[in-house]
Amino acid sequence: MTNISLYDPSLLPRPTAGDQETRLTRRSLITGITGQDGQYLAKHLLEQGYDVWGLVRGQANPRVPRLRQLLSDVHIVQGDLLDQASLIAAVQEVQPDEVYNLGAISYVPLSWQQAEVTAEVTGMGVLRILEAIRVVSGINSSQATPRGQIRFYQASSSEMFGQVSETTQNEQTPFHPRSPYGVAKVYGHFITQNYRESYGMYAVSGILFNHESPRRGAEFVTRKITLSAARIKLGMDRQLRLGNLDARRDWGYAADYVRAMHLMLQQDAPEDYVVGTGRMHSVQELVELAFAAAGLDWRNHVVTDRAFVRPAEVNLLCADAKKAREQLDWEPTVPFEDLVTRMVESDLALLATGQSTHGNPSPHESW
Ligand code: NDP
Ligand code: GDR
Repeated sequence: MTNISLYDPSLLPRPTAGDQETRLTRRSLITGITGQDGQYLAKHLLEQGYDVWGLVRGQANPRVPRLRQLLSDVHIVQGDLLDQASLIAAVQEVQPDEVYNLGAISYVPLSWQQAEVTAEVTGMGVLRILEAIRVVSGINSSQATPRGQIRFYQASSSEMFGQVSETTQNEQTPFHPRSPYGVAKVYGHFITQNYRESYGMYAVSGILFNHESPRRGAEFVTRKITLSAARIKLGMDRQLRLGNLDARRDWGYAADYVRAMHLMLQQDAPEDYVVGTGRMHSVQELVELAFAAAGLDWRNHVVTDRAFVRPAEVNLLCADAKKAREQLDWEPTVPFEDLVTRMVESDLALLATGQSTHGNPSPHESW
């Protein structure tokens, strides 16, 4: 039995007043709204006048109260990327004009420890949300006329390039993922392209390079370093243990990247775009800058630890974002040096207030 017969669009309730065709305000549904990008995108879309809905999972997700405090105008709908029926119900309830699929297991090292659940959430989750849109839109084949075109954004990743075959990487660069996470993202990327080609859906992938902010999870290297520099500066810690200091990445500012996501869904034709700054720095340069911003000499505090070295590393990534610059008129606005300094300053302020460093900064703190 195929998914088409399992989830027959004709069995769904008829749309009611306030549904997509009759509304004046555009409505977006964001999966992964509790994450870094979800928060920035929700803020951006609210500023654009959207009615913003966020999909959240779990019976008492601890990040939801923070989200409500931070962005009180966001509506919440329950759902899980592991659960097809919950996604259909969410899309049916929200009747969005745009869906942004940011939900994922996104921490690369975890994907070796939990490869199967990473494939399910980060890979198959994309198929499930596309299916939800297809079913709710009443699309049974490429010949069908959709009731209302729901536009779809997939959060693809530069991790798909992995062991790069050229420097810099653009939309034509072949993929060679180096982690179960990267492999799952490649599936998500191609199933998005396939639904565009199979069903005529407006479905696009943004191939985004690393982007950071004061709201970045503390497990990622930028925030791990800026938090540690702040802790050491304030006498709360003495040492930072890191893995490969030679890895190079193209790091930008998250608020710039969510603008690109939105722009991709406003074009006449659905296409994929690479988004990054085109500048690459090593983890060691990041460490030097962050510690200097805290008034510290990194050599007195940083040690390397094999526990943080990955089974297969992505040595370098650097974006060629020419297409996004030319077609979306998109430009990054925050240089690497300013980004790192801003993150250190935010973490110094956060720690000085005695707040938990596991969550995001509280609403009055920097974005
Ligand atoms: P985060 O790790 O900060 O956020 C991940 C989000 O996914 C959280 O909101 C989490 O919700 C949600 N999630 C996890 N599992 C599920 C599930 N089973 N069902 C529904 N939601 C789930 O990631 P970022 O904000 O940094 O990244 C957003 C997206 O962009 C991700 O897909 C990431 O892979 C991708 N990406 C990120 C880049 C970056 O540099 N930040 C670069 C390229 C791509 P919960 O609170 O429930 O855990
Ligand atoms: P990445 O980001 O794997 O690129 O994925 P991360 O910040 O985790 O690692 C960047 C580089 O730093 C090296 N590194 C360390 N990384 C972590 N986390 N902790 C350490 O102690 C450490 N020491 C060195 C890593 O080896 C790596 O080379 C991020 C995520 O947001 C993905 O979801 C997203 O798709 C990609 O960026 C683009």
